Formats: sequence, C-alpha cells, structure tokens
Amino acid sequence: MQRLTFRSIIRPLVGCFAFFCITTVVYAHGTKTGDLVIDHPYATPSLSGVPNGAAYLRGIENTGSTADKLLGASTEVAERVELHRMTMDGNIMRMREVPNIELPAKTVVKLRHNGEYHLMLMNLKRPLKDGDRFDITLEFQRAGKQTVNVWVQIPRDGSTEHKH
Ligand SMILES: [Cu+2]
Repeated sequence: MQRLTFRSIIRPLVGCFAFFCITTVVYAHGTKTGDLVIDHPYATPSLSGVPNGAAYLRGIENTGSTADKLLGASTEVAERVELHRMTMDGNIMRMREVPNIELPAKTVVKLRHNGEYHLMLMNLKRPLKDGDRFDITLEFQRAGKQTVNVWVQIPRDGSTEHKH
C-alpha cells in the first residue's frame, strides 16, 4: 500500500504545473479540418515602404490517404493572396506564383519562412505589427475553405527579410 506522503501529493502537482508551463511557452496554435492539420499560421512584421507582406504555416499535414491541394487564400489585411514558390536559379533566389500547392497523402508540407512555399500578401491594407492577429481563409480542393488565425511575430532566427 502506498503511503500518502508530502512527496506523493506534490509530485503530480509539479507535473501538472510543468505541463501547463510548457504548453504556454511553446506558443503555437493550430486547426484541424477534415484530414488536414494546419499547424501554426504566422506572419512576419511588414517592413515600412514595402507594399507586400508574407504569411507562413509551420506545416499542413495531410493525415488522409487521398492527396489534396491548397488552391488559394484570402484575407482582409491584403488586396489578394498569392501562393509563392522559392527556387534557386544558380545563386539567385527567385519567387514565382504557383497555381496551387500539392498536399500528398500522409505528408507534411511546410510553408515556413526561408522555405520553399509561402503565402504572399499583396498590397497590404494595414501594416503587420509584432503581436497582431488576423484571419486568413485557406481554400483546399478537397477539404474546402478553412479560416485560420495568423500570429504576427518575429521568428526565433530573427529574420524579417522577405526578398522580392
Ligand atoms: Cu513571395
């Protein structure tokens, strides 16, 4: 039989406390829609004098067994949203608009800053400041439309550059 000691009472409490601390410092959010898990939509603060901004997603996981596609996006903070792909042309970084982004079955596609894909916010209607939140509606071929909340933040690597 287990004796009820101070330690046996305090240990689960410490565990719970640690759990809540960890979940708050991780600072992430996400949405599940059908087979898709949309992980942490974020944007970097916009740069003064630059008309466009960029939004990112830590990842879109297609947990299903059928491929899906991201077809486009829209938001109140920008005139329109383009899907962009970054490619290296020798040493030159180029960005091109793509008609859609493939989301293969059982795969995580990242749309992170400095990564292959991102959402380009064309003609911002207001500047994006660190700590702001705004909604963006993503349109998927199979999963349909899903609105997610975007957190404006300076990435841990400090990069706010979006070369265009
Ligand atoms: Cu771009």
